[in-house]
Amino acid sequence: MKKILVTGAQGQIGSELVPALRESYGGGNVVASDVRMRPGGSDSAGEGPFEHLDCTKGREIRDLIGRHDVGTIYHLAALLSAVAEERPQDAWHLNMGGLYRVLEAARHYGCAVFLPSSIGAFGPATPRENTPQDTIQRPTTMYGVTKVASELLCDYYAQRFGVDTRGLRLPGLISHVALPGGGTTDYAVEMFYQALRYGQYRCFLKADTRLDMMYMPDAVRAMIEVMAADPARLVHRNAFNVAAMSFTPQELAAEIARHIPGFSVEYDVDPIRQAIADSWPQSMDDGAAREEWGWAPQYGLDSMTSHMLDELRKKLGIPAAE
Ligand code: AKB
Repeated sequence: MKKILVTGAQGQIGSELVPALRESYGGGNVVASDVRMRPGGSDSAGEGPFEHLDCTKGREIRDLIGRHDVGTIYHLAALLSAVAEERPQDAWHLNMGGLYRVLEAARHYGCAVFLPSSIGAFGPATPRENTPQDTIQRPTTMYGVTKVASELLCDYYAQRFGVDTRGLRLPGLISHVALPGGGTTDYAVEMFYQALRYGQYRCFLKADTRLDMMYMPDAVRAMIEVMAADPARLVHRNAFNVAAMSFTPQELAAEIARHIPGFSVEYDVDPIRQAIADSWPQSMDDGAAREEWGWAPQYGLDSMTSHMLDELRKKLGIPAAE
């Protein structure tokens, strides 16, 4: 088979997507890549090839695709919302420059491309509840601007050049393998670690900030399923809304406290991240994904919380509560 290339493989998504792809398609068929070099030249588990790749360098991408006979690219390398607001020029350079070069290489070599879009692709003018698949998208953050432009660029390459581009609008992702880096929804992951380590957490969003969230195993499955979906059934192709659960920091804290009695949260609001969160959907309508390729999440708030706590206890060496 032609190989699968994952860019940004050492990030929060890549750390779980790469092992899942290797499980399905074989270790040697999945090339992990990142601008951060891995000591030893292999992936974390040593189960497949790892390559250094700077996605803003077209020659590096083409060289890697040619050498490994790549047929599908999961293009994950991007800056997240909070860091993109701090460094908007870098965000444009990586998020747009990287995608443009990946799409050009895909056009040249006939590769399919997966792109993670985000709830960040919406803005304050979008309906925040039950956000439709096709609706107004006027984001007010640099992250959002790059996500809308990326969705459009992927549509353009599909229509104009026949590149098989597909993608999902992902909610905030909760995971225990790798930490998120520089997002607005990162509070949810931080809360789990701090609850287990210290029994308390200082949250940078207001207690009642409701956002769409998803557990990583569901997100990884969605990414694999959308790329395997029958193209004849896909009306949208790109940027499918996918939803699983929607909660506030206060609701997550209450769920964690059911397992860790006495867990408490203080609120010390970061105005920049709060403004970002206030411009995002609280719950997306994912009917198109359900209809066109059978999307269905498996984890809700309670099952995700118990699984996260079990996994993190093992990882951090914290004994299970009596
Ligand atoms: C972020 O918070 O920036 C990301 C996202 C929702 O896209 N997790």
